[in-house]
Amino acid sequence: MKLLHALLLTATAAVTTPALAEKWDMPTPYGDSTFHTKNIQEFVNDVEAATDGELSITIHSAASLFPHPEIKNAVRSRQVQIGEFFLSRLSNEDLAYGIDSQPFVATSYEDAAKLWEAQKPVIVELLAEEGLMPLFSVPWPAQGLYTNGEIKTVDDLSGLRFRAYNASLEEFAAAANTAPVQVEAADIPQAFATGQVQAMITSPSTGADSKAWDFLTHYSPIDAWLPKNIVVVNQRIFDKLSPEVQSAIQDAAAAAEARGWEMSKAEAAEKTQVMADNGIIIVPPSEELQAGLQAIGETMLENWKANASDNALAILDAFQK
Ligand code: PCA
Repeated sequence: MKLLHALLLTATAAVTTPALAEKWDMPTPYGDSTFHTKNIQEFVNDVEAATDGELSITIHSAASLFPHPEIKNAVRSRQVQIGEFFLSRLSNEDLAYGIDSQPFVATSYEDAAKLWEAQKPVIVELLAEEGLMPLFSVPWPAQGLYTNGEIKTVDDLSGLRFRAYNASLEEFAAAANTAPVQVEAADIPQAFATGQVQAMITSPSTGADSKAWDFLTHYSPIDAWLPKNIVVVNQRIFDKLSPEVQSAIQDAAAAAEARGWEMSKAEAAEKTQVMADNGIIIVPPSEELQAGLQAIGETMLENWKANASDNALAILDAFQK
């Protein structure tokens, strides 16, 4: 009798209670005003709408849940289900991750798309070995040079404390005789205010988001590289979802990748204008400066090739074909 009662209760519960809603946490190192964060917010909205709230995702921006270097492992160890980080930060694991941050290899959106096409299968495989599945990847606008005063040659940079965000930018900064200092995007204003750094290479997006005009005077669009962010999900967690929820995520991810690339393209001009409007002097690089920076890039690429895995080298070959 008791058993029947229990069974009946269970049956009723199954009919009347909707499937238990899944709640995910999604850390990102970047702040709310960053276009990447706006893009992932739309991705989250799309997932929630398509699954009727069966899956909801809370974004934790500006490294509020995990510091940047820990986000990948947090997804891997299932402390969170999904997360975003800067792809080339993983280049210490395999140089294949860092090819998009090699100076002057891919300097336009067209090249960046071609490079991603070659890089993606390798990245998918490398991340799969760690139980991670990439959902989408979006480039930042081309990286430019921010300084106090005009820089006419590489020598003019000599001795500056230079903000860096990954190993290859550190290498680049050191090759230009500057002193690299690792600073997260969210900490840029404070690092300049306290004199920890004096110059940087980043996108117009991050320049405008961090109000570069408060601490710098000049911006040179050297179009050095277009590094990418990537959003990854824990494969085991993903595999446990219903096919419907899985495809809702995949569809929203495909849309986010397409939308993100378009947002990035629009940002480049818009945010350069924002900087100009706020008093930053926009100077095209002199031929001498550009040639000097490109020479550093060439040496770096030789180093990269000498240390790269076969998989990483195959990306470069496919791209340069
Ligand atoms: N902004 C991020 C990464 C590249 C970019 O444009 C940063 O400066 O940290």
